[in-house]
Amino acid sequence: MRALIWDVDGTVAETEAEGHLPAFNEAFAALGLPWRWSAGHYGRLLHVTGGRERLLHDMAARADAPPPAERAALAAELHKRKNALYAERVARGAIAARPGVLRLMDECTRAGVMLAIATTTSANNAEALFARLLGPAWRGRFAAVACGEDAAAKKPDPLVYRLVLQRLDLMPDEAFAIEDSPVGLAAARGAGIECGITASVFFADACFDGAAWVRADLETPAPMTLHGLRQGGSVKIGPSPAPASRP
Ligand code: XBP
Ligand code: MG
Repeated sequence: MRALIWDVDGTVAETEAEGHLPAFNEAFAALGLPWRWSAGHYGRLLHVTGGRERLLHDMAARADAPPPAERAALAAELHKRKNALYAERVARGAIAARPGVLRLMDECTRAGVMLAIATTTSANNAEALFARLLGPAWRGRFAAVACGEDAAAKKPDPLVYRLVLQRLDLMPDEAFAIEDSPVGLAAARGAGIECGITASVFFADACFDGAAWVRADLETPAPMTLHGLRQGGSVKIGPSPAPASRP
């Protein structure tokens, strides 16, 4: 294995629950809108990747949304405001890395395994988060970084993963991905990359068929090592498979 490719939102940190969702609600308030997204509603909206796309999807189902011709401008304004609020939150240390993430990144660096990022979040959001978690020179730790602006189609489309492979000059079987959501898993698998799952809070009960392994996080039940990535080294969560029937 030559590279470990990280998803960002939900995988590196619980950014959806602790960052994007409250920032969306603060942006609604800042623009004088009565809309507030509950955690349950947001969990359902997460199948739409990309903040602007998510806003437009939500507006399409709202009786109090502006006329269709005005929605793109409103979504752009809200998204800009949300990302600024998100960056402020991150900068004041409100969002920590998930267990084991920084440890496994360090292990990769020591072992000469390249690190990469494949995310649908905006580049500014990735900048804010990694500058806080890894320091201002964070970009030098990663051999390739692809964000929402880099791929014409967002996850579950595999484009962002294909782009990262291209930038790393690797074949799919030379890389391994870590994701937290079914759409992320579909994107990695669509690019032919093996993928392990550390389910984030919104996807604790989701179906992750096709994943190399599924676990609560990189430290539970035991630290996930570089060697363990391809061995499974994990305990499956979610419904257990039905026992094989005997004739
Ligand atoms: C998760 C997403 C993102 C974030 C917000 O992507 O769907 O859209 O919700 O990002 P990933 P923006 O897990 O692949 O990082 O608001 O900047 O679009
Ligand atoms: Mg994610």
